[in-house]
Amino acid sequence: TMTDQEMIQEINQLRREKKAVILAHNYQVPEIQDIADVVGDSLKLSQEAAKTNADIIVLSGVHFMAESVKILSPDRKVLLPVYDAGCPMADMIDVEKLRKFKEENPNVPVVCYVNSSAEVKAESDICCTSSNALKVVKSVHSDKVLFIPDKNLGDYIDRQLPEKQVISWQGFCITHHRVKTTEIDAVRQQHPEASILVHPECAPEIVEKADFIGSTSEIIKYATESDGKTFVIGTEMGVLHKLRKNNPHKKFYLLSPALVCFNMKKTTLRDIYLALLNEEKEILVEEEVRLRALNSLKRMLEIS
Ligand code: CIZ
Ligand code: SF4
Repeated sequence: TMTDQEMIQEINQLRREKKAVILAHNYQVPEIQDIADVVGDSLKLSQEAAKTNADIIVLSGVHFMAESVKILSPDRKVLLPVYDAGCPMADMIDVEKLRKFKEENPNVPVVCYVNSSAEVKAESDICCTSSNALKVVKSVHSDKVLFIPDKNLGDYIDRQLPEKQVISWQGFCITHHRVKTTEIDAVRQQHPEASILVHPECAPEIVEKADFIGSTSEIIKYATESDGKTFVIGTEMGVLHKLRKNNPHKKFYLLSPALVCFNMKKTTLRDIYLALLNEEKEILVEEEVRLRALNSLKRMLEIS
């Protein structure tokens, strides 16, 4: 068996030989973030995917992210080191149910959170991430929009944009949805000096008690630029790595011990090594679906 250090050496060698890049999501384990070429949120990872000239892209994250990469970079070999790393929220909508809604509401544009399958993106008018959701919904020329699949993010945008009626699909993130109001109340008492930074995938009663609401990259930016010294982080624990690395003199607490996404934690250095070595766990998207999904992603990238 190989040590982590040996594995990292092998990965580096394979990456050079095969002209590969490793894109890792902010929720990946620290040792993967440390070796990745790019660590970021879905928006940043898709922007990188759209412009890379690598032959192989290893996406360390969950299934929909690798699909987005393939949609944007069809000529690259896209590998997802662990095939069954999925997003339960993305699975809370399927294309049949979406088609039915569209038939019944032909004049309501569909804004699709990137946490969704290629097929669902293909049926949508425009995609968004948590970093640009507000901007994207604002840009849609309609008073009424359907927001899929996250009800917490959809309802949050609805509250921010009184001029629009945002109808939310009833999906949710099983990780962020676990945070309880008793936890945010307790942390306020324990760390009254701290700023509480929360992801909009959390339930509304959590979001309303937070000091700042944003995507992972917005939370990292806010805490890094702030004069404050203590922060409570209300998103998946993976972001603590970058926060602590960038801000060694600041203190970070996790809002709830439940903020661990089991799917984001499935990928190990070994999985990345094996995927690169064998060029396996390739993600493919049917061309007809890809082209329609690409339109939705391109519209998003144009306004980001
Ligand atoms: O958009 C993303 O990457 C996700 C899943 C979370 C976030 O806020 O960055
Ligand atoms: Fe899906 Fe939530 Fe995990 Fe993100 S944190 S991949 S939304 S289950």
